[in-house]
Amino acid sequence: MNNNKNALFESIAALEGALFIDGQLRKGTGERLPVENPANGQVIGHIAAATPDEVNDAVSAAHRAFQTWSRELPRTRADALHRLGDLIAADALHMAQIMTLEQGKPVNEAKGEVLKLAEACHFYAEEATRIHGEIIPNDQPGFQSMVVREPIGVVGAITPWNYPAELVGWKLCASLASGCSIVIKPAELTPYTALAIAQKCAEADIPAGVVNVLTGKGSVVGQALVDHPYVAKIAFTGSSAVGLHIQQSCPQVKRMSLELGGNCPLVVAASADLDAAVKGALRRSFRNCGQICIAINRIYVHRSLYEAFIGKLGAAADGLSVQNGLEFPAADLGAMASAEPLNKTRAHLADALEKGARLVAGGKAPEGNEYAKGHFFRPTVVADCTHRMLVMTEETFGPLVGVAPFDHLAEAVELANDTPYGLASYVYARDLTEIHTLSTALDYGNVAINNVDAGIMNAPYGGRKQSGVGYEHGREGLLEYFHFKHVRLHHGVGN
Ligand code: TAP
Repeated sequence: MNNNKNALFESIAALEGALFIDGQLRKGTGERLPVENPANGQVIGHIAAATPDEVNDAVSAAHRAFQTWSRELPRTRADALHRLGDLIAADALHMAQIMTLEQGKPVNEAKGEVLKLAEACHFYAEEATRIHGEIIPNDQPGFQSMVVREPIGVVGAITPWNYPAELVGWKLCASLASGCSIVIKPAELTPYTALAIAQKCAEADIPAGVVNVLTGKGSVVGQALVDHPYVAKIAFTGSSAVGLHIQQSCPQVKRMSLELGGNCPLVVAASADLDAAVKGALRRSFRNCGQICIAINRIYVHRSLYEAFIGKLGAAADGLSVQNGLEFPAADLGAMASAEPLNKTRAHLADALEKGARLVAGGKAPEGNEYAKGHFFRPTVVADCTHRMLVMTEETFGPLVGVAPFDHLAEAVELANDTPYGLASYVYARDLTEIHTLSTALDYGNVAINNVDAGIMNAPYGGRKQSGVGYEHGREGLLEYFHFKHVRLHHGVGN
């Protein structure tokens, strides 16, 4: 581990104050901002806040690179993505440790995320060679209409801190596959994972300027990408508030995909397999400390199963380990990424208890000196919740879940849909009528039934209402990076 640790800190030191512009790491000239290890509060390094000139350099490099990258053969772009996927997979443990150091999730979980990014590279590599057009029938003889797909241009990607590899990677892979170039602004809390990915792009011989990474504050550097006239598309993942701000403040008409916040329900119907439902609820409420846009925030359980469900979920939550994710790679939960989601979790818990919720598990930070300086919290279950409580109506983004009973399926549907969000929802049921009723009535972009893994690489993943517009993953996600051009040809044959 010591050798590993030395290599880890050397990698972080090499990225001190770095920006990745036009194919190379360069020292930024702007203000230095500290990056902390959330497990112990230690400063692990600094990023450079990109200056307006540096933003312009990166966007101009991407604009130049687009002229050639967009004209490469799809096979050439596919090969580059395969090389990138192989390089990332080969270095997955080291990249995972970088992520854990800045984000807090246990190394094994971080490694799983890095390997999924490698898989995404290979998926998009294959898709790159399958971008077809269409021939549209005309109602006059002698004409033919072709719909061809052309890459949009420079993509500005703005990403959050909860999945520092995947949420950068989906945008990066779709850009590379389509022929777009990209300028990435990762979250201020997790810049090093994005810079490490950029280093892999250089190793994979992806041409200079096709991929660029700028660090700094979202409100300045992210906004500069939104404002820049050469940025043709904004691919944003983050909070609904910032997504709406981006949509409202953008000074030109440009394409946008906005993957935003959630407030995701689980319905446990009368016919559910109780143990499977408890297992699913445990995983999707507490993985990554609940800092997932598709985390289960609120659970509605048929009254016939209610007390049994609460008892089992509480016991299972009490059995989860919370530890420093670098020292204990196999821990169930690591540190939360910063004080902000931790404080919100505490506030939602206090609000629920004050309004009459019953504490079933957790409710506090783990005890011991090793936790004193980090952002740790025990997985927490509260029961007898109502929609007067924040835990049931706002995204907590922490290891807290609220549970409430219901008597009739229609009541569960009404409660589950009683939100301005529409990202993901979950169902446990065995009765076909219950399954069909719920999968049809739930007003969400994703409905997972008898499982809690809503996102797979080759199906569209996106929200509705205040959870966003546009899709990632799947064919639909890739098409977000293309213009459709209608070419109407008069060839005269058959006139
Ligand atoms: P935000 O605060 O919205 O930050 C997201 C990104 O936007 C960061 O890079 C941030 O930079 C940047 N940003 C902030 N203000 C900006 C501005 N005015 N213009 C341009 N960029 C700006 O979200 P977060 O707290 O990092 O992430 C948590 C949220 O993301 C949750 O609501 C979660 O549900 C959502 N999320 C959604 C999904 C999907 S797929 N729907 C997936 C993961 C997370 P700084 O870091 O420098 O502030």
